[in-house]
Amino acid sequence: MIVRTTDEITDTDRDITSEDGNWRSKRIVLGGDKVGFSFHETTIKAGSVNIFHYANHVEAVWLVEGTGKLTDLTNDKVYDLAPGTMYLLNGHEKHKVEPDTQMRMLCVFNPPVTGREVHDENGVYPLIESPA
Ligand code: 9YT
Repeated sequence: MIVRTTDEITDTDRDITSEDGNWRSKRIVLGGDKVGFSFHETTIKAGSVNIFHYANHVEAVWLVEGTGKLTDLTNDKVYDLAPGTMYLLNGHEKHKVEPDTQMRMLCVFNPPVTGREVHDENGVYPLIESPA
C-alpha cells in the first residue's frame, strides 16, 4: 500500500507548473508506482486559455472547484464546467479549457504519465515508458 499527502508532493519534482504559469499539477500517482494509471491534482488560473491534446493518453478529469468552459476542438462543441462535472477524453480529442474562476481538477491518465513529460508545441505529451 502507498499512502501520500499533498504536503509530501508540494514543491517536489512531482509538483509541476506549466511554462506559461497557467496551470500547476501535483502528480499524486505516477508511472513509477506501477499501477497502470497516473493521478494528478491540477489547478488552472482564472481567465487563462489552455489548449491540451493528449494524443498518446486517455484522460478523465473530475472538476471539484471552479467554473468555466470546455471546448472540443474536433467539433467546436462547448460544455459548461462546474464542480461535479467530469469529462473523459476517450477519443484523444484536442480541447480548450477556459476557467472563469480558478479550477481544481482531479485527473487520471492511462497509460500513466511518468512525471518527465512536458507539452510539445501542440500541447501533446510524448509517450514515455517508465524504466522496468
Ligand atoms: C486539465 C488537464 O488536462 N490536466 C492534466 C494534467 C496536467 N496537465 C498534468 O499533470 O500535466
